[in-house]
Amino acid sequence: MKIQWFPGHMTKALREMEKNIKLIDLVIYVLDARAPKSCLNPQFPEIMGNKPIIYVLNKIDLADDNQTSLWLKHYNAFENSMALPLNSTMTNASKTIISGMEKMLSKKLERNREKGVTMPLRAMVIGVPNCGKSTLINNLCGKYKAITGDRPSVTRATQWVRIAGYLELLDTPGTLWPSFEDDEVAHNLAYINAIKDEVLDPAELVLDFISKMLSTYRELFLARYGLTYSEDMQPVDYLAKVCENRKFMLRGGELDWERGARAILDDFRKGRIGKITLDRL
Ligand SMILES: Nc1nc2c(ncn2[C@@H]2O[C@H](COP(=O)(O)OP(=O)(O)OP(=O)(O)O)[C@@H](O)[C@H]2O)c(=O)[nH]1
Ligand SMILES: [Mg+2]
Repeated sequence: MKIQWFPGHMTKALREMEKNIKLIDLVIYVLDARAPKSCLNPQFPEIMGNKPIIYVLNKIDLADDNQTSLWLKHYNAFENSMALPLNSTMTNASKTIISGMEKMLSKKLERNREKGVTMPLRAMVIGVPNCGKSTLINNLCGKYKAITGDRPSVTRATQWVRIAGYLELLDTPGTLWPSFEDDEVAHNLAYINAIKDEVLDPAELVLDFISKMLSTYRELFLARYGLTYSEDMQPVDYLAKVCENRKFMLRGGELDWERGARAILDDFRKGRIGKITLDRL
């Protein structure tokens, strides 16, 4: 299945980001901790230039803890940047982001203090759709200032949000890129709900997902659906079993493949299969 989704508002958002980059001191690059590599937008390096970056591995409550540690180490090794783990839905969780920003911009803060300047620190929050950018911003300011939602492309336009008097964050719409070179990246983005479901075929997508689970998180997958492993079974056979067990039938007794597929993808997205990381180090 060839996946593509690059609506016009994303092109507009990327232009807005380019326009605003000179106003900001730092980039907060939000990555879904379940797919810390697939979330990297190949267009961002050119836009960001050499601005300092905080890589936020968000949704750590849904990701494999061992993999999260490895990915943090990976991103912490990058120059002029730091990596932080986060669950943006936890009250006050993003205090760590504020201290991270202060650490990264300590020289500028000191210079400002010496000169008696009270310029706010400005950061731009970027990432793929649905990775938790607006939730992180709301968490930082302790108020619901940015609209959030459990689907991709909730934020449609850039918006400045002032935090704690001296911090200003620019919320940006989730952005993807015109075409995915690597099918695995496109699939991972689809699994984590960064691509809208309307452009996907869930029954086809889930077969690749099942195959991935059987090779990486087999026990968790089988346990969730009360299934046993067999060399002779193909992903479609596992999907059939899930449909049978849950009585997902169409009129006439045929299995409701699509309902089964949506149920499995939804289970993964909500963490019901377990703590899973799709991009593994
Ligand atoms: N489990 C979990 N869910 C989270 C976390 N952060 C955000 N979410 C959920 O993820 C969904 C998307 O959050 P948003 O903040 O709207 O994501 P966004 O990156 O702003 O999305 P767009 O504006 O569409 O690009 C919401 O349902 C949030 O509640 C997290 O750390 N853990
Ligand atoms: Mg948003």
